[in-house]
Amino acid sequence: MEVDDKPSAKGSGSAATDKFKSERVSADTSKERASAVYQDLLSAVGEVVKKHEVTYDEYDVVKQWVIDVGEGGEWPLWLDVFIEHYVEEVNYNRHGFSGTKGSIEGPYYVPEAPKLPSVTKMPMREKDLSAKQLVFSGQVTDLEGKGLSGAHVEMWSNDAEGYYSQFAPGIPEWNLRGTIVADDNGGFSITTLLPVPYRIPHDGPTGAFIESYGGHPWRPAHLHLLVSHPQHNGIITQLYFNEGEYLGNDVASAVKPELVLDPKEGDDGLQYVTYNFSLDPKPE
Ligand code: MBD
Ligand code: FE
Repeated sequence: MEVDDKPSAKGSGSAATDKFKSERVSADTSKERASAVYQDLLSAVGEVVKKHEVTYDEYDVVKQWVIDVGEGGEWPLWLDVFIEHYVEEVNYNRHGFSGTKGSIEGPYYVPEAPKLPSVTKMPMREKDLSAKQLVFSGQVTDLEGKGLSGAHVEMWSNDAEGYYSQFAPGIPEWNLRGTIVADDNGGFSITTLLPVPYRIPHDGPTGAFIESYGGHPWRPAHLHLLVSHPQHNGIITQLYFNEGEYLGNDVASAVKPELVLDPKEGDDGLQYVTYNFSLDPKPE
């Protein structure tokens, strides 16, 4: 039996399944809608099979791979990497929305991270400080630029080794996770690690999938954010970094040009950047 005491890419893939299963999900989809979606889905797959004249060997390889993804607990990982960006595209920044753009949530969000004050340092370990530090400041506003008092900025990010707390063993529960409560003017200043490019768990069936077409498992360096305020439309988004690699070929297709930061080094050697979030009013 595999002993899960060390962080591993495979372990952090399947940990996302355990987390997901602990949440109850449902949708109020009618039979008519389900029928329409399934028919289109199956005929799209059918068209691909016919267009490429998929062989029985290939069909069986796919069948085995689907079994492997399930057994490896990697469906949340695979779906969030390859499909979520389409769902995000049709569901957020709806027509007429003009606030900060959203991006995919990915498999590693955990709700109810401990609250932190508006000027704060993310929980981190001594060893995390092998990475550069980033002072990320800004304001949460409405569309007119009025600060939103007490807005929440939930932030989660991977450590320098590429692991997210709660999805790999041996990391303090809330490491690099927190709910920053903005000040009366919506302001915040968060000291955290400057993220580095991140390789999604690639030693399991998701990695095999990527290898089969000669792809790469990298995402550009990113911060995950959920920005919310009771009277406004909350957003799930990510921020990226100008200098970094993989901005143009994110395995998860989740980069938007509006979400790329350009931090500058201060005299103290820390990186500094400002970014303001603007929230649309709640949709009708
Ligand atoms: C991640 O950290 C991530 O952001 C996504 C989208 C998929 C896998 C791991
Ligand atoms: Fe991520």
